[in-house]
Amino acid sequence: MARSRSSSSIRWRYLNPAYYLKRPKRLALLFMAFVFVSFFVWDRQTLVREHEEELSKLKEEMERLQNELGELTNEGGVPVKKMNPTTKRIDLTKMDNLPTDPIEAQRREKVKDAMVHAWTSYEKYAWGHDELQPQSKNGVDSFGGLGATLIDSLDTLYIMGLDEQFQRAREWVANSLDFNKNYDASVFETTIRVVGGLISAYDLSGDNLFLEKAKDIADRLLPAWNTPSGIPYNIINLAHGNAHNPGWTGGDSILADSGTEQLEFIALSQRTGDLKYQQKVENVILELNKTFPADGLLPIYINPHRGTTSHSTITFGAMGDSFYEYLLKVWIQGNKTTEVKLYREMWETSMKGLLSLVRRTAPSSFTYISEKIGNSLIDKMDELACFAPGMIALGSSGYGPAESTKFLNLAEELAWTCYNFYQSTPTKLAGENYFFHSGQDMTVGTSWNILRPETVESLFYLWRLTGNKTYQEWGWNIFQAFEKNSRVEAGYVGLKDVNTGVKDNMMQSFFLAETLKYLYLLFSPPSVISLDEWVFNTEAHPIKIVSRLGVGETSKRQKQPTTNTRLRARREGRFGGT
Ligand code: DMJ
Repeated sequence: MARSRSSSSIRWRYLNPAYYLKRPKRLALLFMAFVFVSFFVWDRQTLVREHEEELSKLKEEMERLQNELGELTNEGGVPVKKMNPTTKRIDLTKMDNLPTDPIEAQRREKVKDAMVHAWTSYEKYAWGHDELQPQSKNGVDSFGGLGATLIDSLDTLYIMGLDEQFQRAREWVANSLDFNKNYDASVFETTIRVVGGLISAYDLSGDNLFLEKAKDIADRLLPAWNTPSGIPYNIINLAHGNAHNPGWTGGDSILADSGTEQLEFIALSQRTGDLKYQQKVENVILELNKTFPADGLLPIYINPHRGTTSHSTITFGAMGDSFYEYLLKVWIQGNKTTEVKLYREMWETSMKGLLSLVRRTAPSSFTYISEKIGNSLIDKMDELACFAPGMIALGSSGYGPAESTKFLNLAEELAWTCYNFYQSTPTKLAGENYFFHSGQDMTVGTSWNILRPETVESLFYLWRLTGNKTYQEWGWNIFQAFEKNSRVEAGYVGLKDVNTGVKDNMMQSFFLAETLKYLYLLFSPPSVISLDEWVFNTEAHPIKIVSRLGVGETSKRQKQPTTNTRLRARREGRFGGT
C-alpha cells in the first residue's frame, strides 16, 4: 500500500506548479510544447476552414454554370431564366433560437404532438394510401392511390422538424410513388395536393426528386387544357390522358377547379425553365378576362368550348372560392410587378363584387358573405368561404391607406363570424355551412365537420398581419375542440354532426397539410415561412417567391410587347390563343 501511495504521489507531482518553479528548464520545455501544440491545432483549423470556403465557392460556381447551361439548352433555344430556388435546404431550426412567448411555444408543441399522432397513425395503418380511416384502421385511395396524405404532409413534417418521418416519406416518394395509374383523377385535387405538395417539399429541402415527380404528374395533367377555349376539363385519366368533365355539371367545367392551378404550374415553369405549364394556366385567366363582369363575380360553371360562364351560383364557398384566392396569390407570386398586374386588377374587381354580397345578421350584426343566383342574394355562407378573411387581409396592403383599412376591418369582422361558426355549436366545431335568418343570427345547415382548415387559415393571416394575439386565442380554442372531439386512438376523424359529436371515419389529408400547419404557424415566430418570401397554395403548401419567368404581357391593357418579345411570343405560341 505504502509503495503504491508513493508512486502515485510521484505521478501527481507533475501537476503541481511548485515542481516547475523549482526546475526552470522543464518549465521552458513545457511552455514550448504548449506553443507548438496550439500552433498545430490553429493551423489545422485554418486549413479546414479555408478548404470549406473553397468548396462552397466551387459549389456556387458549379450551380451558376449549370443554370447557364440550362438557359442555353432550353427548348427552342429560348433564353429562359431558370430559377434555382433552394441551392441549400431551408433551415427552419433557427426557429429554436428566436425569442418566443412560452405559452406560444407550449401550444406549438401541442400542435406538433397532434401532427405526430396523425402521422404515426397514417404510417401504421394506411402507409402509401391516399387517406386513413381511423375507426376501421385502414387506408383508402380516394385520389387514385397517389399517397395523397403522405405528399400533403411532406412540408408540414419538414416545417415541424420531424426529420425522420420526412425521410421515410421521401423514400416512399423515391421508390413507390407511381403516377401511371388508369384512374380518372381530379385535375384540381391532384394539382393542389400532389403538384403543390411536391413543389413545396422541393423548395424546402432542395431535393431534386420532388421536382422530377412534380413534373411527371403535371405532364400527365396537361392534356386537360387542350379544349377549344383553353378552360380545362376537370377530370383526366392519368395513364391515358383522356379528359372530360363530370356528368353532374352538364358538361361544364367548374370555376374553382379551372382557376386553381396557376400558382403550381407557374412555379413549375420557374423551376424547370419550361414555359408550357405557365402558358396553359395563364391562358385560362386571359380567356376569363375577355368576358369578366364589372363586379368580378363569376358563376361556378364555365363552358369549356365557348369559354363563357353558364347560369349558376356565385359564391366564395364551394366551387368558386380558390379562383379568387389565386388571382391575388399569383400577383404576390409574381412579385407584384406589371407583368402580373392583370391578376391584381381582376382580384380588386372581384373584391368590389364581394362587397356587394356582404350582409349583417340580426340581432348580433355578424358580417357574412352571401351567395347569389341571377339577381337574388341567398343568405348562406359555407365554412369554405372562411378563407376569405385571410385573403382579404393579405390583399389589403396593396390598396391605398383608406381602402386598406376598410378591407382589413372587413376581414376582421368576417373572421369573427367564422370563429362563431365554431363557438355556436355544442362541440365548438363548425358545421359545413350556415344560414342567416333575421332575428336568429346564424343556424347551421349541413352539420358535419370534416376537419377543414379555412377558419384557422384566416386566423393565421390575421395574426401575422395585425399582430393581434386574440387570433391566437381563437385558434387555440378551435385546436382544443379538435382534440376533444376528433382525436381517436388511430388519428383524427371528422364529425357527422357538430351538434351531437357523432364521429365519422375519415382523416382528410388536408388536416395534416393545412389545419395542423396553420395552427403550428399561428404559434411560431412570423419569420418561419415569412409571408414576404413564401406564398401558400390553396392546400397550404408554401411556394417560394422567386423572379418570374419572362413570359411577357398577360394583358392587352399593358404596354405593347417589344419586337423581341413579340417574336419570342410567336415562337412560344403566345398571344395567338391555344
Ligand atoms: C382543401 O383541399 C383546399 O383548401 C381547397 O381549396 C378547399 N377545400 C379543402 C379544405 O377544406
